[in-house]
Amino acid sequence: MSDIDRDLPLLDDVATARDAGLARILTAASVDEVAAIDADLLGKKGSLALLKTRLGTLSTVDEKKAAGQALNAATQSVTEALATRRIDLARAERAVQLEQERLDLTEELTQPRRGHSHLVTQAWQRLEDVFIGLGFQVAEGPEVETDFYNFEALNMPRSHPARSGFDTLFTDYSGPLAEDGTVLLRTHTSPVQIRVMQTIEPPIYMVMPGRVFRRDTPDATHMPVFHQIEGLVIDRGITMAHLAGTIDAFTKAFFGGAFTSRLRPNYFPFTEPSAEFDIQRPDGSWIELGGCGMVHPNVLRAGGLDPEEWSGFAFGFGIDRMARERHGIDDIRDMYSNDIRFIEQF
Ligand code: FA5
Repeated sequence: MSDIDRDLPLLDDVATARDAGLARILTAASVDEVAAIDADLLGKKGSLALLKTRLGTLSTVDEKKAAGQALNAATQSVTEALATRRIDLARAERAVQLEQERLDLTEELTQPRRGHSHLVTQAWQRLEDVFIGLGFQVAEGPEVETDFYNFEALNMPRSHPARSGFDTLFTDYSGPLAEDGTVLLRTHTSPVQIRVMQTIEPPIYMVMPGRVFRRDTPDATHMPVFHQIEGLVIDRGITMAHLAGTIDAFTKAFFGGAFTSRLRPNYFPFTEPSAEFDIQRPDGSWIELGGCGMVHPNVLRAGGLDPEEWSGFAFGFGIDRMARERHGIDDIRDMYSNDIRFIEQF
């Protein structure tokens, strides 16, 4: 340190201003505070600028030079300290912001919420499994049908009173493929019986699940859109005993050994004799699941088969009712309400 350095009060003031400034910079808590210190030290009316105005009061060139160098050095160290602190604080502030805005995706990754098939789809698939286990094959037919397949070929010619039992939804199709007013949404899966007979040589052991449509008002046991599974067996020497045995084997396989089945005389135009198929719950109560019977000779003929050579049985069950029964659901409409809290239980 030279004599000038020692004797010049301005040099002390520069050192004091610099050290005070550096101390403030080091403890600055935010980028905004750094900006305020920057203005206090280096701004036009900042402490270093004020010290610079005192250079003119010094008497010798050497003094001015020494004080000027000291001011430049102080300005430089303060500027560097401000820049370093600004970067450090900005980095810290960004880290806090990132932490606050972080999305925790690990919860979803470690415990994914898995959906499952709808109750009716589950029942449909189980039904297929059970019947495949009993030696059946699976076929499907169109949902939009003609009057011929839905009614006529099933021994229900026009004006047959049984047609009114199916509240049918007709399409307004008009074109070359079918007569006007004869294209409809199938009211049952029985038309697939005819399509199968027309395409497959007997022996036939087939189930035909699918969606069907009726102008039914929704209530606890009815929907306007629902599902059936049709069964058709055509072979030589098939009797009602085969039908009853198949239905009972199916009942136990699908519902469990505690359930039994019964056939109750009924009427369907496409089977003769015909029966209603009921199952008995373990508590003794009965529920109707579908219709069945021996395939009517007129239906065999419509399917292109000779009734003298072939005989068979058919059945049609409501899949929605079976799903409802298996899960003890009171109201069939609950299965279609799309209330996830309800659906999730099964
Ligand atoms: C028929 O549809 C006949 N095709 C069944 C058949 C096939 C008989 C082969 C003989 C031989 P039915 O209209 O009874 O029959 O309906 C059969 C089953 O479908 C009913 O027992 C019921 O389980 C179910 N079902 C009928 N209507 C509805 C509805 N609106 N909502 C839900 N399920 C229904």
